[in-house]
Amino acid sequence: MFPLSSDRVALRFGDRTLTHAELAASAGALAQQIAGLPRVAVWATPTIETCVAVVAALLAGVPAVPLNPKVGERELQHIVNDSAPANVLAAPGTKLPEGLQGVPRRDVTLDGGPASRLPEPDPEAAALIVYTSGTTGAPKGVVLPRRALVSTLDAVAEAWEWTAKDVLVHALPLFHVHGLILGVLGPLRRGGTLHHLGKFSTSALAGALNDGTMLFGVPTMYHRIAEEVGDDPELTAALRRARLLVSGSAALPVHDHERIAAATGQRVVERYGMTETLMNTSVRADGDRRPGTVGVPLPGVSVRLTDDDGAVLDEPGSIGEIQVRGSNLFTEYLNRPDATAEAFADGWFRTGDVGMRDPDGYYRIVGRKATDIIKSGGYKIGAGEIENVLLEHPAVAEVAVTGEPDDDLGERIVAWVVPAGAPPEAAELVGHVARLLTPHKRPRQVRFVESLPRNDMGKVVKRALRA
Ligand code: MCA
Ligand code: AMP
Repeated sequence: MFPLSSDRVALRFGDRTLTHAELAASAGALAQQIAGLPRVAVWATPTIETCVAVVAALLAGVPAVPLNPKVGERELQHIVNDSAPANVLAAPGTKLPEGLQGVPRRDVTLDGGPASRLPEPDPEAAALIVYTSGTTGAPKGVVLPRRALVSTLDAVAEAWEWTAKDVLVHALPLFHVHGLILGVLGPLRRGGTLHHLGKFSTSALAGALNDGTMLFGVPTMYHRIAEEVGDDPELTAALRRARLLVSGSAALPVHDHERIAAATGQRVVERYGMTETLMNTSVRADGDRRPGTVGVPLPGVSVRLTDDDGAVLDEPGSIGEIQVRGSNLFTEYLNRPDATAEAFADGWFRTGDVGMRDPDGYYRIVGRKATDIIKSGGYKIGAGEIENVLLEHPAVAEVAVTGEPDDDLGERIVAWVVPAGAPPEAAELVGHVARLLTPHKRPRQVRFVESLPRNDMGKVVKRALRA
């Protein structure tokens, strides 16, 4: 899957680095230890150890479940019960939460020697299981085969002219597709370099782009860049030098795209993906970098639009659900054959995104079928998940969660709460969600109301709340 032989730096996190050959040795030794296990979890802190752990699992052919190191109690319990990891791989000295006490821990060390190579697993074998939210219920484990990883990484490399010479810079979390598959496995597959910033800041970014050639980010990061770039000559010069700026995980506002272009001369390349499908479309490095569009289908990916009855829409300018097919797709939702079956129509994956195709084949994402999915800071969040945990709080009688437009986050999570008695402190409810689920699912605003608007069936009319 990876060349892993050169003395070029593969991974840089702060002042710690590993060459491809060193990574092969460290990950190879760990792979020998875990080979044969049914599944492992990886405590995915933004560190070199997380990368070593994931590469080791790939070398050993053991499916890996990356865990958000800020995951709350309830969410962790669900993931551990659902995925049943045999071990959790973590950086030495990292404190693991109580919810992982029943899972044997294995420290990830960097001191591997020459290790004999394990046989290459089947392309259809599960490589990673990444948890993602849906409209209702707890997050589902998306089983991603090796074939999908390889297919997506080679497709974007072709579209972005990505080579071993590139030094990718990013500050994305390492428990999702964007930061882990594109952002770590991408540079490794090319034989190039990842420079991870640990935590996003425009000043760290400006420094890293001294030798960095590519940047990956979510729109919130590009928004923060757009806010500062005009007043920061160092940031402007750094972005001007970069070969390619890529945005994904949510829609990049045209205003932010234009502000960055005006200050730096760089037009951000946008791509469209999903945990279940990896990358579907992208603006190509040599293509027209039209703001507000996500480009054309990547090699190996077929895209179609359908109406509400499932009829395929061929006319340019039609608007319909985006459905995709290709070697980039996941195999199934772990332990959820019902959800897997429901996600497909005649072999095409139903994304739930609503799109439009320009006459020249460029796609635009214009909306989403489900109102209960919120994209905040590039994270996908189900309103139902948050409502369920808020309802468990004794001070909450009724609740509805919505997403509202937010310049920085794209959408911000708002909780509309009918209190059971005297209204609690908003911070108490926010902390409750952060503790049980994860901090990025916390409401940014809590609005206390006397009642929720409901239709004749008793269902909350969320559109009326937004109005
Ligand atoms: C705040 N914090 C709290 C609480 N409030 N902790 C506990 N309890 C609370 N009540 C902490 C947070 O943990 C965090 O800690 C800090 O306060 C700030 O949190 P937050 O406000 O969430 O951070 P932010 O600064 O607003 O983050 C913006 C961000 C982030 C950096 C853009 O949203 C981000 O990294 N997004 C990336 C999402 C992503 O990768 N999505 C890819 C999935 P601390 O300071 O320690 O951090 S989509 C995908 O993969 C598909 C395939 C695709 O197309 O890409
Ligand atoms: P996730 O399940 O976290 O992988 O999020 C996938 C979703 O993110 C997609 O279904 C889209 O709704 C959204 N998304 C990803 N990239 C883009 C983009 N470039 N523009 C608009 N939405 C995007």
